[in-house]
Amino acid sequence: MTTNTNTTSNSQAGPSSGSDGKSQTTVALGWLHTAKFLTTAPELHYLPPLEVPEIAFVGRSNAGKSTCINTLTQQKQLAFASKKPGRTQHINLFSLGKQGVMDAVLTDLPGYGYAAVPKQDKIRWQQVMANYLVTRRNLMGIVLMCDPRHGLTELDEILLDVIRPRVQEGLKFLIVLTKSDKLTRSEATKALSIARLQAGGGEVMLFSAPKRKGIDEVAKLLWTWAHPRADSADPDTLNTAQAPRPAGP
Ligand SMILES: Nc1nc2c(ncn2[C@@H]2O[C@H](COP(=O)(O)OP(=O)(O)OP(=O)(O)O)[C@@H](O)[C@H]2O)c(=O)[nH]1
Ligand SMILES: [Mg+2]
Repeated sequence: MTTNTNTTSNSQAGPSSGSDGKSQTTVALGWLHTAKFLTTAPELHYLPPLEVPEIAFVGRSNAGKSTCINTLTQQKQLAFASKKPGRTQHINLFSLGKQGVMDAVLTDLPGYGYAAVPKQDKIRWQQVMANYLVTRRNLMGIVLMCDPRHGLTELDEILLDVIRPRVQEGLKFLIVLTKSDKLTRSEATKALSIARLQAGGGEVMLFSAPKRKGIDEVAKLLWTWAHPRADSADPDTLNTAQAPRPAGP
């Protein structure tokens, strides 16, 4: 991706490392743990309009999107993960927020590029996804999951082209290199450098669900995305600081 994204740093340590880093990790993980299934839809127009920030997980089939959502939310079966590619077939929304007050939404999208899917279904899904990424009004961040053993593929590049105008307008963007447990240390370092070049200065993080790598960093970044004004606020007051606005028409 050649676009200069609006993310602030390439650091694996994330935006809130330092003396208060631990407590911010705890806040971010506690917030993610509140995740609850909200709704599922085969197409964009079945999704409820929402006013709270929405963060979508996108990427090739089998990249590890659903597993990443389960790992971040510390819930085993919130999103449906499977060895068999193509298991996520709907747009699935999960609400986040303490004391039952929704303040953000995570979206698990079906993956693309699964060879066994009939061509017509592939085209239909690409349209649904492009439509979602371009027109979902409250979408404020995209996490592109990429298996570093395959790198960013042609379909990932097409997706980057689709979202580029929105990234230029302020949409947050993170590339997560999944399954880093499958790489040696030097392979991981190389994959990170290559992806950072492709991200055009955007944020890239290594992640592994079984090794629990990158969880704190990704959690803190997503929390910061969803609470831009509350980053330095007292975590105990966040619910009042971030009270959700009513859903629009
Ligand atoms: N080794 C390893 N395996 C992983 C990791 N994350 C996911 N997997 C495995 O990869 C497979 C696919 O994971 P999913 O989370 O279902 O992938 P997905 O991107 O949601 O796939 P679709 O729903 O088909 O788009 C499963 O067998 C997971 O256990 C990881 O960090 N390391
Ligand atoms: Mg999935």
